[in-house]
Amino acid sequence: SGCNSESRGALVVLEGLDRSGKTSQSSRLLTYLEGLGHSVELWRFPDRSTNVGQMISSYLSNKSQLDDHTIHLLFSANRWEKRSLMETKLKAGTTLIVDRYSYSGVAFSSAKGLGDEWCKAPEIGLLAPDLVLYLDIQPEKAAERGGYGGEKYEQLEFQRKVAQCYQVLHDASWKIVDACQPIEDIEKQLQELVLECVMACQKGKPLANLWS
Ligand code: 2DT
Repeated sequence: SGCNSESRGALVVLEGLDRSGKTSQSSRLLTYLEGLGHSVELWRFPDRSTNVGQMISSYLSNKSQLDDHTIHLLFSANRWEKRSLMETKLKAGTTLIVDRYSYSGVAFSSAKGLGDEWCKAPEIGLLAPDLVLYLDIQPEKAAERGGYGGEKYEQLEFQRKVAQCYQVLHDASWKIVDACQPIEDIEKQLQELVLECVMACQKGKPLANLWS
């Protein structure tokens, strides 16, 4: 009823340490929203399908080496190359569930010792998420889950630093969810949070840019 020309999809981001459950919860959210009849897509960063994404992938699998600043800017460029498509989809009413975003960018690079402000700068002007779901788990607990692959950052000591760096990034768009609960409990909590967010965006909550 009424004017719904400002109706749009929601930009929902999942963040957390490796093995916190982001990827499986993202696909559960996709199934859930599809089931309710919403238009929804699952995205992830890094998007390894682009040329920039292939450079990132090669770095993460230790096939190439790059200066810390250089790889940071590639991760950011990988989001910039998707920005306009992201905006188009959201404005067309599609909700995007995104597995990692700028917060991973800042947390992982500042864990290496790069300055926070420097890390945030190239993210300015990217679309701000409507909701960030942080799957909270202690690094030790995540490591116990096993299955760290052989990729660059998958080591307990480094994940401890990343966890600390994530802490300073929390803002009003964040919801922190205990990732040590049973999977179905987490799923339920995420469903409620996302549905509320999707409704707000349908009603015309304006899109914003980082960092806001
Ligand atoms: P996956 O294992 O989820 O594919 O992540 N990373 C990710 C960064 O350092 N900066 C970023 O901007 C992003 C999005 C986190 C691959 C690794 O890349 C890290 C883990």
